[in-house]
Order: sequence, then C-alpha cells, then structure tokens
Amino acid sequence: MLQQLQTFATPHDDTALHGLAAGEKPERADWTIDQGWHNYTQAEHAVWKTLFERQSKLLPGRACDEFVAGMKDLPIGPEQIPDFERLSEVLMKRTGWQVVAVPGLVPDEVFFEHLANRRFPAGHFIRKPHELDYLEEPDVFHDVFGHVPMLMNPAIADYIQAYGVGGLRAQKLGVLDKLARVYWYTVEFGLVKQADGLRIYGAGIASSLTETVFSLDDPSPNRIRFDLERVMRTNYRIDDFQESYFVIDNLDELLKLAEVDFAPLYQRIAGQRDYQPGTLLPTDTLLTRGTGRYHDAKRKQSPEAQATTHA
Ligand code: HBI
Ligand code: FE
Repeated sequence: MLQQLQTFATPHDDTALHGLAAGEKPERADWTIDQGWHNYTQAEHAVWKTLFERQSKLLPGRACDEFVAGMKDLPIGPEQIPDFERLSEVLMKRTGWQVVAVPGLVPDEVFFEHLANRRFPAGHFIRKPHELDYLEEPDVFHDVFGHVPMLMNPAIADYIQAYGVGGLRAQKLGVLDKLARVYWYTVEFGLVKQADGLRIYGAGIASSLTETVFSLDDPSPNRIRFDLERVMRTNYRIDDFQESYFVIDNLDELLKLAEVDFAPLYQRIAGQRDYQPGTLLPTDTLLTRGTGRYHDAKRKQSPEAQATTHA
C-alpha cells in the first residue's frame, strides 16, 4: 500500500520504471488512473515540446497523409502535454475512441479489454531528458503523439479494436505471440505505400526521431510486402531498430485483415518454425533488399545482441 500511495500520489517523480515494470498493483481493476494533468511540471511539458518539435519537423513527407490529417484535427500542440479528456472528446466524435491514462505497461488481458472497447490506454508519464531517444515503456509521447492521430482514421480505429478482441481469443488459444507480431509489424512499425513513395503509419516509428529516418532512408533494413502468415511467423526486435519492415498498399488493407478468421491460420502455422527478424524468404515480395549493415555491425560488437528478440 505504501508503494501504491507513493507511485500514484507522486506520479511525476524520478522513478525510471512505471506500471507493471515497477511492480505496481493497480487501484482499479482496469488499471486506469487519473492523468493528473495539473501535476505535470514545466520541465515535463518542456520534454514534450522538445520531442514534439523534433518530430514535427521530420514527419512531413514521411508520415502517411492520414497521420498528418489526424494530428491536424486533434488538440495536440508543442506547448503542453495533451489533456486526455480533450483528446477523447474529439476522437469520440470521429471514431468512437477514448484515451485513458495508465501507469505504464499493463497486463495483456487488461490491454486487450481496453482496445476491444475502443479505449486506448496511454502512459501518463513522460520520459526524462536523458532518455529522449530510447525508452523501455510506452510514455505519453509514444502513446499520444504516435498512436492517437492514427486512431482518427476509421480503418485503424476498427483494426485496433479487432486486435483487442483477437488478443483475448489468442490468449485463450495460447497463440498470443503470433498475433502480437501482427500488431508489432503494423500498428507499431508499419509502412504504407503512398503516391510519392513509402510513408510511416506505425506509432513506434512516428514517435522516434532516429527510427523515422532509419525505417525510410537507411539502406540497412529490408522493406517487404506485408503478408499475414509470414508476419505471424517473424520474430521482432524490442531493443533496437527493426531489421525488416512490412509494407501495406493502403490503410484499408488493415480493415480486410480485421475480418480474417485467424483460427485456421494459427493451426496451420502451429509447429512451423519462426523466422528471424532479418531473414528473407524466396516467397517475399521485396521493396528494398536491405544491406543489413546496421545490425551486422552491432552483432560484431556484441554477439549476444542477436538473442534479444521477442518470441
Ligand atoms: N500496455 N500500456 C500498454 N501499452 C501497450 O502497448 C501494451 C501493454 N500491455 C501489453 C502489450 N502492449 C503487448 O504486449 C500486447 O500487445 C501483446
Ligand atoms: Fe505503442
């Protein structure tokens, strides 16, 4: 209880870990907390501003048109960390979604239950000035700047809800790892083809300065036409840039994905082997064959880095 009080009463202190990772137990069963908007300090708003301005300079011509349009219509600006209630008012009218505050990572079933009900759980805390470029847990910048503009799009809105429903089902079937890869390579790290070339729609890219550039401009990663079964069998990196990005033709493709019955796919790939993040297959449709230089260099530095992929 003491720990609970401390973590929730002073939500903006210096602890590095939040939510599940900090060993917290929630007050409410759905893990939501008050955003506590008035508790943000000037220093915290300043971190938001730094991040916001960096990304806003970089994203025109790189983020997909839907991201830019969503951002424009939301009460999100450089000066202050957004207020979730004001975001929810606009989102609710557009696609029926809400943003709710959570202390950090929440258990899978809690996460899915929110998504299945069109509530997006957003970390209420913001990273510290020394962790601008790398953070283990989703904070308010990743969740709000990266995810919320996309939730203004009806296709993404339906797709993420379907992921929540599918997540609960996949958990019961013991195949969550397969489904989580689909989320990872679409909602978090997806690229989409637009008239003038590849663009970002994944929140993990859109909220990262370095990965924005790496994913689109660097010769190192593979850029592969999205294929559902292929992605379900592909491990991903949680500690570094992706070695492969998967590309969809347009966001409506996700709507079709949301309608697919995954059960037969889980059965078909059960027992088949997984692919490593950088592996290319003869059946892949390649947009870019990566040089692999970035991750090869890292593996030379520390061979054990190869193992830090997510099952
Ligand atoms: N909790 N707050 C939060 N945000 C996430 O993105 C999240 C989570 N809990 C579980 C989870 N993601 C993933 O591991 C699932 O998508 C599988
Ligand atoms: Fe995310």
